[in-house]
Order: sequence, then structure tokens, then C-alpha cells
Amino acid sequence: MKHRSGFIAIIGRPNVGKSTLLNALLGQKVAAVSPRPQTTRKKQLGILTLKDAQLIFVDTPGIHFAKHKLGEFLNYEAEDSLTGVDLILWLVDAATPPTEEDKNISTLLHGIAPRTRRMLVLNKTDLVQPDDLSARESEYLALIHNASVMHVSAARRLGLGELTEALIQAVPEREAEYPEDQITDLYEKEIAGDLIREACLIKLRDEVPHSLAVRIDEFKERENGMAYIAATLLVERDSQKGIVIGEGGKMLKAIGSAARKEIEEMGGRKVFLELRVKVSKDWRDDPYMLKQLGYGKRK
Ligand SMILES: Nc1nc2c(ncn2[C@@H]2O[C@H](COP(=O)(O)OP(=O)(O)OP(=O)(O)O)[C@@H](O)[C@H]2O)c(=O)[nH]1
Ligand SMILES: [Mg+2]
Repeated sequence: MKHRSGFIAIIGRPNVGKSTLLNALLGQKVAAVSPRPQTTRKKQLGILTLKDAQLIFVDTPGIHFAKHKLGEFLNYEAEDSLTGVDLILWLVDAATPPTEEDKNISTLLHGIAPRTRRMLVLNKTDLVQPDDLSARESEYLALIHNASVMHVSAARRLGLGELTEALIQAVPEREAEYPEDQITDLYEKEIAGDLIREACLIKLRDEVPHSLAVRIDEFKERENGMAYIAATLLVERDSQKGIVIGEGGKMLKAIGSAARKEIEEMGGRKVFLELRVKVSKDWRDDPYMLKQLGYGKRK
């Protein structure tokens, strides 16, 4: 059998489960996941190496109607991923009808990448009555031309084998691009930053999570086999700083302990995690801060 390989961009509106799908396909957690929109802020590769194929997924931020410079960057990251890939996997939420954001994605998809092969994937099928699924499929299929369609539940790991098989058939005959032991293109330090932000997104309510960025200040391997990580949580206002720290430091402690568990699981070793909180006024609209945090266009 000839070897197949290709780049597959996973795009869709926020919160449809793109990062959950990436982790599920890889069988390993490389990307942060949370119930809040805009969890993913940078594109990230997830590389699945099989016997006769290598699928190189590009997880992207959710495409949405931006309200900040940060949002503009997120959309840019996602839209940039539409070009130069072999296949576009448009992931949608089967539990809801298409939204204005989905219609916008449809326009972008056909405008930016009119000739790229594409696949529509309905996720969260575990939340849909089986009888309603085909009507939902038709609603989404009306927004995409010449696409094949698959159904999955990334969270329940349903339909993933069939999806993987269909993806292998959809990429070209080509040699592997990456060494077989490479799983992602991000450093552990960057993923650790995302896992800390993931803990914040899960623990904090309301508008605070979106006003929050994580900066890793130190990441050191200690001789005793532990890793030492110091990170700063940047928020936009004093009031948010109070919320993140919590009464008697309780919230920050809970965030730290949830994040530490995830980072330990990823690296397979103990982690000492030190967090502090700092106010950086309106950083989401501050081009200098955005660049410092790595949310700047790379070209
Ligand atoms: N019920 C159900 N929930 C799911 C499924 N897949 C993902 N989720 C949940 O949907 C939420 C969003 O998942 P993410 O993977 O962070 O979504 P995303 O598309 O990467 O979101 P952004 O990075 O913000 O664009 C999380 O709470 C997931 O647990 C699914 O198949 N079924
Ligand atoms: Mg994501």
C-alpha cells in the first residue's frame, strides 16, 4: 500500500469541539479544552502517525465576530490555516442549527479556499436525537459545496475510526512530513501555558476568562526529576485580579492545583507550579502586549 500524508485544517466556530476532536484523534491531550468559547488562541499541529499514513491536523481558534484586537488575531490565525492545506475539516455543532457565525465561515471557506478538498463533520451527536440528525445534517450541508460528511462525538469518542479512515483516503499519496515520534509543534512550555489558562477558563465565571492571558516566566527541569514552572496571569482590571486570587487566595490555589495535575499528566513527572497575578490594562487591545504574548501575525 502506498503511503499517504497531508495537512488537515480543523476549522469552525468557537466551542464546537475542535480541540476535543484533535485530542481524541491523537489519543493524547495536546490542546486545551474548555466549555468557554475562544479557548484556543493559536494554531497548533497535532500529528497522527499510522502504519501507512501520517495525518497532520491544524487546530485553529474558533472563527467569530471579533470585538477586540485579540479576536482579530484569532480569526487571522484560523483563516490563515485555510490556505496551504490538503483538506479542510469544517467541524460544526450538531446540537444547534447553523448560526450567523457558521454562515460567515461558509463565505470565508468558499472565498479563500475555493478549490481545496473539504469535509463537513457534525460533532456532539451524543446530544442529538437520532431522528433529528439527518435534518440537522441537511441544514449544514446547505452551507458547503462539494463536501463529504461524517458524524462523530469527540467527547464520547464515537465515529473516530471511520473518520480517521475517511481522512486517510482524502489526503494525497506522499511521504511522511514529520518524524514518527513528533506529536505537536508546540513546546511543552507553551502547552503548559495553555493548560494553566484552561484551568482558569474552567474555574472562573463571566467575563474574566476572556480578559486573561498566561505568561510563562520560568520553566526549569530540576535535578530531582521535577519541573519548576513560574507563570503570571495577566488580567485587564484590578477587580479581576481580586476575583482570580479569590478570598484568602482560594481561587488562585484551586487554579494552580487543577493546572498542575494536567501538566504533570502531560509530562509524566511532578511539577512545582508558582502563579502570580498582574494587571495589564486592556491588554487585549494593546498591540505591544499582544505581540509580547505571542498573539502577533507571523509572516
Ligand atoms: N456533549 C459533547 N460535548 C463535547 C463534544 N466535543 C466537545 N465537547 C465539549 O464542548 C466544549 C468545547 O470544546 P473545545 O474542544 O474546547 O471546543 P473548540 O472548538 O476547540 O473551542 P475554541 O478553541 O474556543 O474555538 C467542551 O466543554 C467540550 O467538552 C461532544 O462530542 N459531545
Ligand atoms: Mg479549541
